Amino acid sequence: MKLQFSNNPLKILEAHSGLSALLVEKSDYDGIWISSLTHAASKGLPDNELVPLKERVDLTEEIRRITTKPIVVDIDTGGDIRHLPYYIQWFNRAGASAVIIEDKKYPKENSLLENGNHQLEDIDIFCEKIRIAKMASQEMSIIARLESLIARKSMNDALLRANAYREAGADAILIHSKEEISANEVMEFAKRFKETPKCNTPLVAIPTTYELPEIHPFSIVIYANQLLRASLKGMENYLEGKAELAEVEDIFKLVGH
Ligand code: SPV
Ligand code: MG
Repeated sequence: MKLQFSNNPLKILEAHSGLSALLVEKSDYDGIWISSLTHAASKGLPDNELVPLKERVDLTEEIRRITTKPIVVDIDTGGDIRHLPYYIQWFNRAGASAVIIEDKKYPKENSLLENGNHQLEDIDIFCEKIRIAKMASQEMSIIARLESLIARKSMNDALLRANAYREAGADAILIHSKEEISANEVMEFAKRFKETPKCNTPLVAIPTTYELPEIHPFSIVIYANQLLRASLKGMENYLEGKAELAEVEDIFKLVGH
């Protein structure tokens, strides 16, 4: 099931387990984000492609079993280009609606890490990844994720890459930014990208460090880590003796006892 882009932005919330996905399924959110950060963190591991992508295929299957909503999967850099067609087919069969591939060099580090290694992939190599992914996907959308602003490159670098990825066949472009509070960077990018002649490629945003204005040009907005952060806080509060616990009955009701 491909993603349907419209003028009404899709709001997608992170889930990192069947249980958290059940909560998103029952909510007003339009779909589920399978995040590399929260997938790795839920295993107690860093977000640097240490967790094999095959385990994300398994998580996608686990989540697809309990939701009919669109699932958008973070597949990091996509790994070795020779393995990419296999992974794309496996994510497709596991029930993903879209995968997002980022234009950093393998192994990437989390984009929000201030001193992380954010080396960008060569444009031609990344375009080849997009073409390979497009050829291998039957029903899924392939979304290209731009890390120029994360790597502190210029807006022109971001626009150059966005247009190359669009021409290589990307179904949408995710412009990532970790600007604090204001959405100026992504709003300026969107305005300039939309001015490209004959360009109607949808845009995606991940407003973790900034807030989007009520009216914005993004077709998908991803809330990338909120359920894991909420559960971490809940667990810490329990250990400090100040948690409000769900009843065991609540678990039974949720998982269908
Ligand atoms: C994720 O949720 O894993 C992402 C978004 O890739 S970020 O953590 O902002 O890099
Ligand atoms: Mg990620």
